[in-house]
Amino acid sequence: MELFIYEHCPFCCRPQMIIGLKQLDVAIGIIMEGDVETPTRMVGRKVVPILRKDDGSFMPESMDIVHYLDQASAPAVISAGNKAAIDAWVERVWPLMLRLCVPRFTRADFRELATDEARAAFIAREIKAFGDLQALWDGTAEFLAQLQPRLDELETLLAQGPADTLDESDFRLFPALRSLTIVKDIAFGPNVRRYVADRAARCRVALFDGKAL
Ligand SMILES: N[C@@H](CCC(=O)N[C@@H](CS)C(=O)NCC(=O)O)C(=O)O
Repeated sequence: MELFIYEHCPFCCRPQMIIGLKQLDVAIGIIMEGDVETPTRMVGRKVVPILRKDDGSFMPESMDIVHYLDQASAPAVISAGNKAAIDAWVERVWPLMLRLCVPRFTRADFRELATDEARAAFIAREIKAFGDLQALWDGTAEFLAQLQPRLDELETLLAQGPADTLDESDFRLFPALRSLTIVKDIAFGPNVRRYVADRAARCRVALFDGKAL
């Protein structure tokens, strides 16, 4: 099997988590930003992540891929979970997370941005979605100030420490926090830091702090 991703993409992080957690034999393929033809040939539209299954068929949708890979390699390990507060936190923070991360993603080194053409296509896509990226960059201090009370809430939500097993909410929360590791001045509290480090290690998913801007 092969999983096609953009390295920066939080949705693509989800299937990478189950691959790393269960150490599945799934190759990772990069689709270049601006490449409309490849994903459209696979699933009829420009989107990642996409899984090519053993039978040669293609599957989009990150959580569908997560559950397919989990169930295809018995025993299935993801519990349904019941973390409404965590899910609500992710939903609330997601737009703020994007405002902080998108201008940084466009400037950082990712394999899907390895050519000038691909980076230009990504910048154009994000300008279409978010408007002036420089304005987002310049808003960093304000966005971080808006995020801080949310991070304080998350400290409380994560007070019990990371569980030994993963549930559905982990596949929403960890990708959002991993994205935020590209923000140089992000100040995670100790519980969030412990959670991020635990999930990154268990799922063998690299953080972005090495390329933080
Ligand atoms: N619901 C989808 C969302 C995937 C998604 O939005 N992926 C973004 C990449 S971050 C995408 O493919 N955007 C369209 C594009 O590249 O033009 C999932 O969970 O897999």
